[in-house]
Amino acid sequence: MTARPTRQDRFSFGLWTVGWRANDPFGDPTREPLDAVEAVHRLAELGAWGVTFHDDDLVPFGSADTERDRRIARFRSALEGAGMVVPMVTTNLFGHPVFKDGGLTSNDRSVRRFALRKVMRNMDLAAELGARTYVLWGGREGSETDAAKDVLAALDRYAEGIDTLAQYVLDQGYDLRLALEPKPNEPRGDILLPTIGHALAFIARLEHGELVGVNPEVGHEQMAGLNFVHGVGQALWTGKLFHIDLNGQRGPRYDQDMIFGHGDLLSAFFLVDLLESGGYDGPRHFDYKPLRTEGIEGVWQSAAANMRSYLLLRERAAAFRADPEVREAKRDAGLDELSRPTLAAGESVADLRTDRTAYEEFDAEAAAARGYGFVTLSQLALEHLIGARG
Ligand SMILES: [Mn+2]
Repeated sequence: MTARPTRQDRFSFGLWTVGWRANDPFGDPTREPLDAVEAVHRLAELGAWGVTFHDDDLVPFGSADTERDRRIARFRSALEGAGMVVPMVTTNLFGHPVFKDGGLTSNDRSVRRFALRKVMRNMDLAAELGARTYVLWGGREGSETDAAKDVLAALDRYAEGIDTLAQYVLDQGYDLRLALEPKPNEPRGDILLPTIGHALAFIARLEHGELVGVNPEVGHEQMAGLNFVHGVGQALWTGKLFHIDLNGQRGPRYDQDMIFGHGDLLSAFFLVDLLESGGYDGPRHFDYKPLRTEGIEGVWQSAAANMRSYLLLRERAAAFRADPEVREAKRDAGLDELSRPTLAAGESVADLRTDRTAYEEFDAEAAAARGYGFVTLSQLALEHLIGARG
Protein backbone atom coordinates (compact mmCIF):
# COMPACT_ATOMS: atom_id res chain seq x y z
CA MET A 1 0.00 0.00 0.00
CA THR A 2 1.02 3.56 -0.54
CA ALA A 3 3.09 5.18 2.16
CA ARG A 4 1.40 7.80 4.29
CA PRO A 5 2.41 11.38 3.56
CA THR A 6 5.55 12.54 5.34
CA ARG A 7 7.24 15.91 5.83
CA GLN A 8 9.59 15.01 2.93
CA ASP A 9 6.62 15.12 0.54
CA ARG A 10 6.31 18.87 1.31
CA PHE A 11 2.52 18.99 1.30
CA SER A 12 1.04 22.30 2.42
CA PHE A 13 -2.48 23.70 2.86
CA GLY A 14 -3.95 27.16 3.10
CA LEU A 15 -5.68 27.94 6.38
CA TRP A 16 -8.56 29.17 4.21
CA THR A 17 -9.02 25.69 2.68
CA VAL A 18 -9.81 23.49 5.66
CA GLY A 19 -11.10 26.62 7.39
CA TRP A 20 -13.63 27.43 4.67
CA ARG A 21 -17.04 27.66 6.29
CA ALA A 22 -18.75 26.77 3.01
CA ASN A 23 -20.64 29.99 2.44
CA ASP A 24 -21.31 30.45 -1.27
CA PRO A 25 -23.16 33.14 -3.27
CA PHE A 26 -26.44 31.28 -2.68
CA GLY A 27 -26.11 29.99 0.83
CA ASP A 28 -24.95 30.51 4.37
CA PRO A 29 -22.01 28.75 6.02
CA THR A 30 -22.59 25.08 6.82
CA ARG A 31 -19.64 24.73 9.19
CA GLU A 32 -18.41 26.42 12.35
CA PRO A 33 -15.27 28.58 12.31
CA LEU A 34 -12.06 26.56 12.58
CA ASP A 35 -9.32 27.73 14.95
CA ALA A 36 -5.96 28.16 13.15
CA VAL A 37 -4.24 26.31 16.01
CA GLU A 38 -6.55 23.32 15.53
CA ALA A 39 -5.91 23.40 11.76
CA VAL A 40 -2.15 23.33 12.29
CA HIS A 41 -2.33 20.33 14.63
CA ARG A 42 -4.79 18.32 12.56
CA LEU A 43 -2.89 18.91 9.29
CA ALA A 44 0.38 17.91 10.98
CA GLU A 45 -1.22 14.68 12.25
CA LEU A 46 -2.32 13.89 8.70
CA GLY A 47 1.27 14.22 7.45
CA ALA A 48 1.29 17.75 6.02
CA TRP A 49 4.52 19.75 6.18
CA GLY A 50 3.32 23.32 5.98
CA VAL A 51 0.48 25.81 6.30
CA THR A 52 -0.06 29.03 4.41
CA PHE A 53 -2.39 31.94 5.01
CA HIS A 54 -3.74 35.32 3.93
CA ASP A 55 -3.15 38.05 6.51
CA ASP A 56 -6.90 38.19 7.25
CA ASP A 57 -7.14 34.39 7.77
CA LEU A 58 -4.96 34.72 10.84
CA VAL A 59 -5.91 38.19 12.04
CA PRO A 60 -9.33 39.60 11.09
CA PHE A 61 -9.23 42.83 9.04
CA GLY A 62 -9.04 45.87 11.29
CA SER A 63 -7.94 44.05 14.47
CA ALA A 64 -6.06 46.12 17.07
CA ASP A 65 -2.28 45.56 17.26
CA THR A 66 -2.51 43.82 20.64
CA GLU A 67 -5.04 41.35 19.24
CA ARG A 68 -2.84 40.82 16.17
CA ASP A 69 0.21 40.10 18.36
CA ARG A 70 -1.78 37.68 20.50
CA ARG A 71 -3.04 35.72 17.50
CA ILE A 72 0.38 35.55 15.85
CA ALA A 73 2.00 34.35 19.10
CA ARG A 74 -0.61 31.56 19.47
CA PHE A 75 -0.11 30.54 15.84
CA ARG A 76 3.67 30.48 16.18
CA SER A 77 3.57 28.28 19.24
CA ALA A 78 1.18 25.89 17.43
CA LEU A 79 3.62 25.70 14.49
CA GLU A 80 6.51 24.95 16.81
CA GLY A 81 4.52 22.36 18.75
CA ALA A 82 3.39 20.60 15.60
CA GLY A 83 6.69 20.89 13.71
CA MET A 84 5.00 22.71 10.83
CA VAL A 85 6.52 25.35 8.58
CA VAL A 86 5.04 28.35 6.74
CA PRO A 87 6.44 28.08 3.20
CA MET A 88 4.19 30.73 1.65
CA VAL A 89 2.11 33.70 2.76
CA THR A 90 -0.31 35.88 0.80
CA THR A 91 -2.50 38.97 1.25
CA ASN A 92 -6.24 39.32 1.10
CA LEU A 93 -6.78 42.18 -1.36
CA PHE A 94 -10.28 41.05 -2.29
CA GLY A 95 -12.53 40.51 0.74
CA HIS A 96 -13.07 43.97 2.20
CA PRO A 97 -15.39 46.29 0.23
CA VAL A 98 -12.54 48.81 -0.09
CA PHE A 99 -11.06 46.43 -2.68
CA LYS A 100 -14.23 46.16 -4.78
CA ASP A 101 -12.39 47.69 -7.75
CA GLY A 102 -9.12 45.92 -6.95
CA GLY A 103 -6.05 46.55 -4.82
CA LEU A 104 -2.96 47.27 -6.90
CA THR A 105 -5.04 48.36 -9.91
CA SER A 106 -8.01 50.07 -8.29
CA ASN A 107 -9.02 53.25 -10.10
CA ASP A 108 -8.76 54.90 -6.66
CA ARG A 109 -5.11 55.82 -5.99
CA SER A 110 -5.59 55.90 -2.21
CA VAL A 111 -6.81 52.29 -2.32
CA ARG A 112 -3.71 51.30 -4.29
CA ARG A 113 -1.47 52.91 -1.67
CA PHE A 114 -3.39 51.20 1.14
CA ALA A 115 -3.08 47.85 -0.69
CA LEU A 116 0.70 48.22 -0.99
CA ARG A 117 1.01 48.96 2.73
CA LYS A 118 -1.24 46.00 3.59
CA VAL A 119 0.99 43.67 1.56
CA MET A 120 4.23 45.10 3.00
CA ARG A 121 2.98 44.72 6.54
CA ASN A 122 2.23 41.05 5.96
CA MET A 123 5.54 40.55 4.13
CA ASP A 124 7.23 41.48 7.41
CA LEU A 125 5.32 38.65 9.10
CA ALA A 126 6.04 36.26 6.21
CA ALA A 127 9.78 36.91 6.53
CA GLU A 128 9.60 36.54 10.30
CA LEU A 129 7.92 33.13 9.91
CA GLY A 130 10.52 31.97 7.38
CA ALA A 131 8.28 31.92 4.30
CA ARG A 132 10.19 31.88 0.99
CA THR A 133 7.32 32.66 -1.37
CA TYR A 134 4.85 35.55 -1.32
CA VAL A 135 1.80 34.88 -3.49
CA LEU A 136 -0.27 37.64 -5.09
CA TRP A 137 -3.66 36.57 -6.42
CA GLY A 138 -5.33 39.60 -7.98
CA GLY A 139 -8.88 38.35 -7.74
CA ARG A 140 -10.37 41.86 -7.82
CA GLU A 141 -7.86 43.28 -10.32
CA GLY A 142 -10.13 43.52 -13.33
CA SER A 143 -13.56 44.70 -14.41
CA GLU A 144 -17.04 43.70 -15.50
CA THR A 145 -17.21 46.27 -18.27
CA ASP A 146 -14.47 47.42 -20.62
CA ALA A 147 -15.75 50.97 -20.18
CA ALA A 148 -14.54 50.91 -16.58
CA LYS A 149 -10.89 49.94 -16.95
CA ASP A 150 -8.08 51.44 -18.99
CA VAL A 151 -6.16 48.19 -19.42
CA LEU A 152 -2.89 49.86 -20.44
CA ALA A 153 -2.95 52.15 -17.40
CA ALA A 154 -4.05 49.28 -15.14
CA LEU A 155 -1.09 47.16 -16.32
CA ASP A 156 1.22 50.12 -15.66
CA ARG A 157 -0.14 50.32 -12.11
CA TYR A 158 0.07 46.53 -11.70
CA ALA A 159 3.73 46.55 -12.77
CA GLU A 160 4.41 49.56 -10.54
CA GLY A 161 2.81 47.75 -7.60
CA ILE A 162 4.71 44.49 -8.08
CA ASP A 163 8.01 46.32 -8.62
CA THR A 164 7.39 48.42 -5.50
CA LEU A 165 6.81 45.26 -3.46
CA ALA A 166 9.90 43.60 -4.95
CA GLN A 167 11.88 46.73 -4.06
CA TYR A 168 10.58 46.44 -0.50
CA VAL A 169 11.82 42.82 -0.33
CA LEU A 170 15.25 43.97 -1.56
CA ASP A 171 15.39 46.95 0.82
CA GLN A 172 14.51 44.75 3.79
CA GLY A 173 16.91 41.98 2.70
CA TYR A 174 14.10 39.41 2.88
CA ASP A 175 14.66 35.95 1.40
CA LEU A 176 11.29 36.11 -0.38
CA ARG A 177 10.21 35.69 -3.99
CA LEU A 178 6.90 36.91 -5.38
CA ALA A 179 4.55 34.56 -7.23
CA LEU A 180 1.62 35.87 -9.30
CA GLU A 181 -1.45 33.64 -9.43
CA PRO A 182 -3.38 33.89 -12.71
CA LYS A 183 -7.14 33.41 -12.95
CA PRO A 184 -9.42 34.29 -15.87
CA ASN A 185 -12.56 35.42 -13.99
CA GLU A 186 -14.43 35.11 -10.67
CA PRO A 187 -14.94 37.16 -8.63
CA ARG A 188 -14.44 39.86 -11.32
CA GLY A 189 -16.08 39.39 -14.70
CA ASP A 190 -12.60 39.52 -16.22
CA ILE A 191 -9.37 39.47 -14.25
CA LEU A 192 -6.07 41.01 -15.40
CA LEU A 193 -3.27 38.45 -16.02
CA PRO A 194 -5.89 35.75 -16.74
CA THR A 195 -3.55 32.87 -17.59
CA ILE A 196 -0.03 31.58 -16.92
CA GLY A 197 1.02 32.92 -20.32
CA HIS A 198 -0.26 36.44 -19.63
CA ALA A 199 1.54 36.43 -16.26
CA LEU A 200 4.84 35.25 -17.75
CA ALA A 201 4.72 37.94 -20.43
CA PHE A 202 3.95 40.57 -17.75
CA ILE A 203 6.85 39.40 -15.54
CA ALA A 204 9.26 39.76 -18.46
CA ARG A 205 8.45 43.51 -18.53
CA LEU A 206 9.10 44.15 -14.82
CA GLU A 207 12.08 46.00 -13.45
CA HIS A 208 12.59 43.33 -10.76
CA GLY A 209 11.33 40.41 -12.83
CA GLU A 210 14.08 38.16 -11.46
CA LEU A 211 12.25 38.13 -8.11
CA VAL A 212 8.85 37.35 -9.63
CA GLY A 213 7.40 34.04 -10.83
CA VAL A 214 4.03 32.33 -10.97
CA ASN A 215 1.78 30.28 -8.70
CA PRO A 216 -0.49 28.49 -11.19
CA GLU A 217 -3.66 26.78 -9.98
CA VAL A 218 -5.09 23.69 -11.71
CA GLY A 219 -8.68 24.93 -11.80
CA HIS A 220 -7.83 28.47 -12.86
CA GLU A 221 -6.31 27.39 -16.18
CA GLN A 222 -8.94 24.71 -16.73
CA MET A 223 -11.71 27.30 -16.19
CA ALA A 224 -10.28 28.96 -19.32
CA GLY A 225 -10.31 25.64 -21.18
CA LEU A 226 -6.51 25.55 -21.21
CA ASN A 227 -4.12 22.64 -20.79
CA PHE A 228 -2.69 23.04 -17.28
CA VAL A 229 0.21 20.66 -17.93
CA HIS A 230 1.33 22.76 -20.90
CA GLY A 231 1.06 25.97 -18.87
CA VAL A 232 3.08 24.52 -15.99
CA GLY A 233 5.56 23.18 -18.53
CA GLN A 234 6.09 26.67 -19.90
CA ALA A 235 6.48 28.10 -16.39
CA LEU A 236 9.16 25.47 -15.67
CA TRP A 237 10.81 26.19 -19.01
CA THR A 238 11.14 29.87 -18.10
CA GLY A 239 12.37 29.09 -14.57
CA LYS A 240 9.28 30.77 -13.13
CA LEU A 241 7.40 27.96 -11.39
CA PHE A 242 7.90 29.31 -7.87
CA HIS A 243 4.86 27.63 -6.27
CA ILE A 244 1.80 25.63 -7.33
CA ASP A 245 -1.84 25.35 -6.24
CA LEU A 246 -3.19 21.83 -6.66
CA ASN A 247 -6.91 21.12 -6.84
CA GLY A 248 -9.60 19.67 -9.11
CA GLN A 249 -11.83 21.23 -11.76
CA ARG A 250 -14.25 19.89 -14.36
CA GLY A 251 -13.79 22.08 -17.37
CA PRO A 252 -14.90 25.66 -18.03
CA ARG A 253 -17.37 26.67 -15.33
CA TYR A 254 -17.17 28.37 -11.91
CA ASP A 255 -14.05 27.78 -9.81
CA GLN A 256 -14.79 24.41 -8.22
CA ASP A 257 -11.68 24.03 -6.01
CA MET A 258 -12.25 20.30 -5.69
CA ILE A 259 -9.87 17.75 -4.19
CA PHE A 260 -6.77 17.15 -6.32
CA GLY A 261 -7.52 14.36 -8.78
CA HIS A 262 -11.30 14.70 -8.41
CA GLY A 263 -11.55 16.77 -11.59
CA ASP A 264 -9.60 16.00 -14.77
CA LEU A 265 -7.78 12.88 -13.56
CA LEU A 266 -5.70 12.26 -16.69
CA SER A 267 -4.42 15.82 -16.54
CA ALA A 268 -3.60 15.34 -12.83
CA PHE A 269 -1.61 12.22 -13.72
CA PHE A 270 0.47 14.03 -16.34
CA LEU A 271 0.88 17.03 -14.02
CA VAL A 272 2.35 14.88 -11.24
CA ASP A 273 4.58 13.18 -13.80
CA LEU A 274 5.81 16.61 -14.94
CA LEU A 275 6.36 17.98 -11.42
CA GLU A 276 8.24 14.87 -10.34
CA SER A 277 10.41 14.67 -13.45
CA GLY A 278 10.70 18.31 -14.50
CA GLY A 279 12.87 19.65 -11.69
CA TYR A 280 10.20 21.34 -9.53
CA ASP A 281 11.30 21.20 -5.90
CA GLY A 282 8.85 23.63 -4.32
CA PRO A 283 5.87 22.91 -2.06
CA ARG A 284 2.96 20.75 -3.20
CA HIS A 285 0.31 23.18 -2.03
CA PHE A 286 -3.39 22.36 -1.97
CA ASP A 287 -5.79 25.23 -2.60
CA TYR A 288 -9.17 23.52 -2.51
CA LYS A 289 -12.51 23.76 -0.76
CA PRO A 290 -13.96 20.84 1.20
CA LEU A 291 -17.43 20.17 -0.22
CA ARG A 292 -20.17 22.26 1.35
CA THR A 293 -22.04 19.07 2.20
CA GLU A 294 -19.33 17.90 4.63
CA GLY A 295 -19.01 18.29 8.36
CA ILE A 296 -15.67 18.74 10.08
CA GLU A 297 -14.76 15.05 9.75
CA GLY A 298 -15.30 15.36 6.00
CA VAL A 299 -12.95 18.34 6.04
CA TRP A 300 -10.10 16.24 7.46
CA GLN A 301 -10.94 13.35 5.13
CA SER A 302 -10.74 15.74 2.20
CA ALA A 303 -7.37 17.09 3.35
CA ALA A 304 -6.03 13.53 3.57
CA ALA A 305 -7.58 12.71 0.18
CA ASN A 306 -5.60 15.50 -1.54
CA MET A 307 -2.30 14.11 -0.29
CA ARG A 308 -3.29 10.52 -1.01
CA SER A 309 -4.32 11.43 -4.57
CA TYR A 310 -0.91 13.01 -5.12
CA LEU A 311 1.01 10.06 -3.67
CA LEU A 312 -0.99 7.52 -5.68
CA LEU A 313 -0.50 9.50 -8.88
CA ARG A 314 3.22 9.80 -8.10
CA GLU A 315 3.42 6.01 -7.82
CA ARG A 316 1.49 5.50 -11.04
CA ALA A 317 3.61 8.06 -12.91
CA ALA A 318 6.83 6.42 -11.72
CA ALA A 319 5.56 3.00 -12.85
CA PHE A 320 4.62 4.50 -16.24
CA ARG A 321 8.11 5.94 -16.71
CA ALA A 322 9.85 2.74 -15.62
CA ASP A 323 7.84 0.37 -17.83
CA PRO A 324 10.07 -0.97 -20.69
CA GLU A 325 7.03 -1.06 -22.98
CA VAL A 326 6.43 2.64 -22.32
CA ARG A 327 10.06 3.44 -23.02
CA GLU A 328 9.85 1.64 -26.31
CA ALA A 329 6.57 3.35 -27.20
CA LYS A 330 8.15 6.72 -26.36
CA ARG A 331 11.05 5.98 -28.67
CA ASP A 332 8.64 4.94 -31.44
CA ALA A 333 6.66 8.13 -30.86
CA GLY A 334 9.78 10.23 -31.43
CA LEU A 335 10.06 11.65 -27.90
CA ASP A 336 13.79 10.91 -27.78
CA GLU A 337 14.19 12.62 -31.12
CA LEU A 338 12.35 15.73 -29.89
CA SER A 339 15.10 16.20 -27.30
CA ARG A 340 17.70 16.38 -30.05
CA PRO A 341 18.45 19.89 -31.40
CA THR A 342 17.16 20.48 -34.90
CA LEU A 343 20.48 21.89 -36.08
CA ALA A 344 23.68 19.88 -35.57
CA ALA A 345 26.33 21.14 -33.17
CA GLY A 346 28.13 24.01 -34.88
CA GLU A 347 25.80 23.95 -37.89
CA SER A 348 25.08 27.44 -39.20
CA VAL A 349 21.98 28.79 -40.92
CA ALA A 350 24.04 28.80 -44.14
CA ASP A 351 24.87 25.11 -43.61
CA LEU A 352 21.17 24.33 -43.23
CA ARG A 353 20.41 26.29 -46.41
CA THR A 354 22.91 24.24 -48.40
CA ASP A 355 21.96 20.85 -46.92
CA ARG A 356 20.14 19.31 -49.89
CA THR A 357 18.86 16.38 -47.75
CA ALA A 358 16.93 18.89 -45.62
CA TYR A 359 14.89 20.22 -48.54
CA GLU A 360 15.68 19.48 -52.18
CA GLU A 361 16.13 15.74 -51.57
CA PHE A 362 13.75 15.49 -48.61
CA ASP A 363 10.92 13.03 -49.28
CA ALA A 364 7.94 14.76 -47.69
CA GLU A 365 5.57 12.01 -48.83
CA ALA A 366 7.65 9.33 -47.10
CA ALA A 367 7.90 11.39 -43.90
CA ALA A 368 4.16 12.09 -44.03
CA ALA A 369 3.45 8.36 -44.22
CA ARG A 370 4.89 7.81 -40.75
CA GLY A 371 2.55 6.81 -37.91
CA TYR A 372 3.58 8.27 -34.57
CA GLY A 373 2.03 5.65 -32.28
CA PHE A 374 0.59 8.23 -29.89
CA VAL A 375 -2.49 6.09 -29.34
CA THR A 376 -0.39 3.24 -27.95
CA LEU A 377 1.45 5.60 -25.65
CA SER A 378 -1.72 7.32 -24.48
CA GLN A 379 -3.39 3.98 -23.73
CA LEU A 380 -0.31 2.82 -21.80
CA ALA A 381 -0.60 5.96 -19.68
CA LEU A 382 -4.28 5.33 -19.04
CA GLU A 383 -3.64 1.71 -18.07
CA HIS A 384 -0.92 2.71 -15.64
CA LEU A 385 -3.16 5.41 -14.22
CA ILE A 386 -6.00 3.01 -13.48
CA GLY A 387 -3.63 0.38 -12.09
CA ALA A 388 -4.13 -2.11 -14.91
CA ARG A 389 -0.35 -2.53 -15.25
CA GLY A 390 2.46 -3.19 -12.70
MN1 LIG B 1 -9.48 28.23 -7.19
